[in-house]
Amino acid sequence: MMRGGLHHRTCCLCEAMCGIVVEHRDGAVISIKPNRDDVLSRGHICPKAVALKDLHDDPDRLRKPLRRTPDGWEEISWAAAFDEVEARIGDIRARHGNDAVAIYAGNPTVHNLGAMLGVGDFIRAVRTKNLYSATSVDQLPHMVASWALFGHQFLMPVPDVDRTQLFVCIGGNPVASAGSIMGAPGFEKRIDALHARGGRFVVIDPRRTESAAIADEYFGIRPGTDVYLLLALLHEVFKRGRIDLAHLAPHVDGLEALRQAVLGFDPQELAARTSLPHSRIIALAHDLVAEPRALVYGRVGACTQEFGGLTLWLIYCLNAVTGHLDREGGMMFAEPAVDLTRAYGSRGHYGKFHSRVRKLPEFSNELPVAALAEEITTQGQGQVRALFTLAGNPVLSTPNGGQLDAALAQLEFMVSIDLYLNESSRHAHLILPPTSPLERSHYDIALSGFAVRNVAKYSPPLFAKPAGSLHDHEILAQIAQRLRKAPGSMSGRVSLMVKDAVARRLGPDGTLDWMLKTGRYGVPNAGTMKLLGALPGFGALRKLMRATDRRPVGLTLQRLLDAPNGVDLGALEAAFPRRIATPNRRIDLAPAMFVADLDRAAAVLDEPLPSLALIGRRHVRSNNSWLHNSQRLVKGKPRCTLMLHPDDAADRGLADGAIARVASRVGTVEVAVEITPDIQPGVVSLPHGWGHGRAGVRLGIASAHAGVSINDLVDERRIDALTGTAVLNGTPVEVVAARR
Ligand SMILES: Nc1nc2c(c(=O)[nH]1)N[C@H]1C(S)=C(S)[C@@H](COP(=O)(O)OP(=O)(O)OC[C@H]3O[C@@H](n4cnc5c(=O)[nH]c(N)nc54)[C@H](O)[C@@H]3O)O[C@H]1N2
Ligand SMILES: Nc1nc2c(c(=O)[nH]1)N[C@H]1C(S)=C(S)[C@@H](COP(=O)(O)OP(=O)(O)OC[C@H]3O[C@@H](n4cnc5c(=O)[nH]c(N)nc54)[C@H](O)[C@@H]3O)O[C@H]1N2
Ligand code: SF4
Ligand SMILES: [Mo]
Repeated sequence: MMRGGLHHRTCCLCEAMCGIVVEHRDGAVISIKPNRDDVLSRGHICPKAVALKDLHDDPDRLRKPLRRTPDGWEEISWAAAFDEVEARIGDIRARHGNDAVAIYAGNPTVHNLGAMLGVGDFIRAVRTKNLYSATSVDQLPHMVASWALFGHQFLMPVPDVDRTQLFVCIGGNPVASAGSIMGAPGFEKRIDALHARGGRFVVIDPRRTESAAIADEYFGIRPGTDVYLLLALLHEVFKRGRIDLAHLAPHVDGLEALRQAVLGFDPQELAARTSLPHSRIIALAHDLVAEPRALVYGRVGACTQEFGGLTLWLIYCLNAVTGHLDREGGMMFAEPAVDLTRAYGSRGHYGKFHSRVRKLPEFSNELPVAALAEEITTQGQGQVRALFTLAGNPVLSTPNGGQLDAALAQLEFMVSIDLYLNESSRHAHLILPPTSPLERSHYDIALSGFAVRNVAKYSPPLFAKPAGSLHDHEILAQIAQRLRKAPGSMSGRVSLMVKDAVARRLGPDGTLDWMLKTGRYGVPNAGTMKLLGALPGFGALRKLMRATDRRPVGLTLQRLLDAPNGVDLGALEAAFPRRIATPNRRIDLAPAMFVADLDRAAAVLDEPLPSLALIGRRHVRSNNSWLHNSQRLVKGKPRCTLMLHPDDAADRGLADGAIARVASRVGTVEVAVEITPDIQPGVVSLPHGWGHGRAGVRLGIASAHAGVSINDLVDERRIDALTGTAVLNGTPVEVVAARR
């Protein structure tokens, strides 16, 4: 007999981590509603939450491993699938070496407890230089800047939105995206509260976005020129000598080098490049200096540009020198219960090796995904011949998707660990589908580290795992076991066996429990764990238990199970110098790699600009490339339109709704025009994640609302040379009326 009831969990679709209440009966979801008592979201949800039901029920969602045959896809057993992975990868490695096998890990990996805990062993087992992920089309500049300044790639500051009086948002649209590297569900309500306490919200974006609509001031910047705006702001701060490093002062180096570098620029020239009046930039600099509780936040639009690395570095520096870094109401650091900046995650490293063809630098063992297609198609030693994708759809998500689409078709072998037969996985030889989010437990190991409040929330599975299905972590573990190198020594083999047995025994939940207990808010003494920590090979545990700033409040998995609304661990706290992770425990504001890169920005200051620049956008009813198979999310007015300014439309004789032909160096698409004064003249916008019209996908609803892919226009050669981040915005394009 099945039963029903109310199930509390955290939505895993984006970084906001909203609490939801799922009403269910007899194994079916009846409704999904906001949880008013959730410690973080306090009753906020967005329209995507109900898509968890659609995703769970979707007949197109794969339930069994699929194998491509000349006559189409056939369902096979897990055992047969893993045998084939072992044999085919083994053969390719024997002929071409380990680097012939690449990995691309997509965004939902980060929102998945099991995948987060299992992906490390999987990557180590594949042992390849060709490791790629969505990081290099996203937050890589944050990570490089955090690594260089604060000593850890995951020590990324978040806006203390609930206590600030001046919030400056550069290249982010949190009203649509719910915020990123800023877990702030109900962002609009938080801005209402900011307004109620007399504060101001400023948006800097080439499009007058949904966030700009609730802002007190809007700067319509020219795409890709934020580095010059930041230099101009810093110029004014330095020129007036208004430096305030607050409590960081004794721990900071490089201030003079930064000042010299900034003052070398001509502020008028900088302002002209951004298309913003110099007087407005000066006024903003003065506001930032005058307001004790202020912050400058930059996100995807600030990262995915030619000088994304410089832009993020200068954003951190601007916060630091105006006294807004690591201070209440400024940019602060979350201290989650499971802290990736302590014992688990590597600090990061840069440029230890380079990609084979274009010689792009690695960051923390990853290469820029803009290089993936050429690594597949360029012959020679080290050519990529096989690929694993994990929760990623690079054909729609990465630059020059058309080229990658063609490259994937050339692979000798491809495996997609994915829920769908979509634009990328249709090239796979095997698709291995994991369970649905409602069939597994959930805890945001990564994203809790970037929330605007310290909270811990655990969701048990709602539904039992169906017979014959596997979780992501089980799929990853199976592949890892079959591909890893057997240790040479007897003791190595024994310790691996023990490790496997422990991991199997604990599972993700047991591991989480252990991480919670040993973490900052865990159990006070953890005697057995201290004992364990003394053993060789348990260095991480030792490091954790040594941490002097633990505040044990008895946080365990059981404690979280007893708290379906989550546990509140308090507001953000000052973290420095305590958590500075650089080897010399100091913050260098002017690392050589960034200062040197300023020459690159200076060199193009007066180069001609494209007459039309293409940028992206997000919509609250869409999630990257993969929720378009939910009828209730795609219904209504088509959203994949080309936004264009009335002047640009008139110049081209384009009426609202007309079909335009958009061409870039790498491709052409035809798409309906949406004329709006909300976009700057000379700028056009297409959302990303569309383009479901490709042959061979199994996405009934999405295919009927196919749209076109912006990444068929985005140029893979345009990258931020410093960090390797793809330049997804500011693509030079031509737009004409389509001949029909
Ligand atoms: N032009 C342009 N391009 C962009 C962006 C942009 O702003 N403009 N944004 C970039 C950003 S920020 C990101 S993060 C990337 C995203 O890029 P990707 O991560 O490559 O793409 P997603 O659309 O998130 O695809 C997720 C895939 O994972 C599958 N999936 C979902 N949940 C699970 C799960 O639990 N397990 C498994 N195994 N699979 C699952 C889905 O079916 C889908 O195929 O796109 C980037 N691309
Ligand atoms: N509804 C919804 N929510 C999402 C997602 C989604 O696809 N849909 N994706 C999730 C993911 S993976 C991420 S990473 C986050 C991203 O979260 P956000 O960073 O908030 O993402 P966007 O809405 O793309 O905002 C980027 C903004 O940068 C602007 N921009 C473009 N070029 C430039 C430029 O050169 N300079 C400046 N100053 N601005 C520029 C764009 O117009 C856009 O408004 O959102 C997450 N949340
Ligand atoms: S904003 Fe929407 S998608 Fe994001 S966590 Fe909340 S309900 Fe889920
Ligand atoms: Mo992202």
